[in-house]
Amino acid sequence: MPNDMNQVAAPADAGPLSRPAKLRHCLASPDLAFLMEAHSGLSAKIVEEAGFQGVWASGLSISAMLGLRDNNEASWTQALDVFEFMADATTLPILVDGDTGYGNFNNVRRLVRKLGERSIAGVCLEDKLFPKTNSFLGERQPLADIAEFCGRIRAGKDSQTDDSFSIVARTEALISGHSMDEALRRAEAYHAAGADAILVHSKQPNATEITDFMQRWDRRCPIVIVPTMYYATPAATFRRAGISLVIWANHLVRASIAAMRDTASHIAETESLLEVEGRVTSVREIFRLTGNDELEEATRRYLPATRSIRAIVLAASRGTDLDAATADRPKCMIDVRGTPLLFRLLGTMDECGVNDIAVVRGYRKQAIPTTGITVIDNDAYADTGEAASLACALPRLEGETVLVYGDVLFRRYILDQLLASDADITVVVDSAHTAAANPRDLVSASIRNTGFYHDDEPALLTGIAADPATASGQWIGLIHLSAHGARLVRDELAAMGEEGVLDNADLPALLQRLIRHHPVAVHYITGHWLDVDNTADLAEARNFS
Ligand code: SPV
Ligand code: MG
Repeated sequence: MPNDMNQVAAPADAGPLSRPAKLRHCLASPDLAFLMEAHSGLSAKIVEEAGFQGVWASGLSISAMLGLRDNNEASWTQALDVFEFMADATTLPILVDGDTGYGNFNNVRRLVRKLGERSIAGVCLEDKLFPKTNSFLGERQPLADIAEFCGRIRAGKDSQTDDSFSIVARTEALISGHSMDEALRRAEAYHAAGADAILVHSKQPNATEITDFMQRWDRRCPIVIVPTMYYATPAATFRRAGISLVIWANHLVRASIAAMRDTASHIAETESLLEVEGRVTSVREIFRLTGNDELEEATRRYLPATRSIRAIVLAASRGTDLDAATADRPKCMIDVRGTPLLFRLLGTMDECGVNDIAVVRGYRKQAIPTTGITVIDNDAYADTGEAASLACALPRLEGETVLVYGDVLFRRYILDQLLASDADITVVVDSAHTAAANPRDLVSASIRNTGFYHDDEPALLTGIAADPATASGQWIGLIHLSAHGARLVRDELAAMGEEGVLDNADLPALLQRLIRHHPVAVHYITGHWLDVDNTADLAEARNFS
């Protein structure tokens, strides 16, 4: 009879072993190895961190974890999904409890192929009939015919795609009340059929059956045991007997049941988390176990850096034509159908990802709430203009920035499109607003809005329209600055300050200065926005949803 025990040794210099090779090494090495039960990705990971050589994917534990009996109530593909989660969560070799193989030789063939595809290192097949019953239930469970079971083993061996994949044949002869001779006869037949190891199962409270078997087996091939019932036997006994592999078969699922029950009843009784908090694993530890660090690292590697866009909202002035509505508040806080103008503007910006917002306040500044925004005060608002208000926000004028008047409303797509601009300075111009518009904001551009200007060279701001009849449109009070554009504006504001022209300048005056040295892109729109300068505008705003 062959003595396979000495035939497989781990190659000392062959680099990292595959998982099937690692399991095969556990079986074949003269050292006693241990597999620990797991029933989920998480428990498999815990087995790995505890230092075990491999994982036992227990049928009993996986069924129990699914709330099912160990009677093949879960389909084999449902079990396969769990094996896959386990294989993904650990690098350890996994020996799958394949029960009876879920049917005959044909089912075993497909099972073994699918296990191989999921990086499973081996499967244990027991010589019973489908659907199986757990070994510790009842007495004298019927065994499979030896020849038929040998066919299952051969079919499995012929189907493995990795040479090192192991088939462990498990005999239930002793548990089912058969003689030692029968157990040996079966073990011998299964070994001859190609099994890489034999699992001899016993439900005796001591290991006598196992040690007797070992004496008579005489190391003809690796022997695996499951000492659930003879749990008091020291490992030294197994070593002396020449056992290859011990499976601790169900102790993680049993430990978790005890811990879950204790925690649940404690919380139910005390109606509080106070006492359990220090006793249960921290949420942080769950993040560690499931590898959140790796995800953060991958996020940095694969996702573009999060874009951070600031906004400065100019809302210091009272406005001129809205006396009654602005008696106790600045224009931006005028209520439009239950929501102040400013809040609507902030909402639109937030939807577009612009949420680091500073509002420059002046007139009736206390009416502007400070939650969720940064407020900057221009206390000289009565004697200064918009450029001076913007200069108050100079420290915030850093990086990509949106500049906007506090009394402007626009549809979200306008800001979305503006944020896509790659120019350093881009102004939004409504080409449909010329005659009726506030002449102060009428502008000229290098190209009129043809509707096809995307195909043309970009439109550039050429100036504030001297003659409304030739204006290209109305600037709507919205500017986008790249980080470089923000620097250009800062420099221009500084120059205006030095020249003593800052205090009285408005933003069109600032733009007029900027275009002397830098291109300012025009993003054309037609409608879908409004500003509130007078009561007619206010009425329109109340219809702007
Ligand atoms: C299992 O863990 O599902 C086993 C071992 O098959 S035993 O429950 O002892 O049969
Ligand atoms: Mg089982």
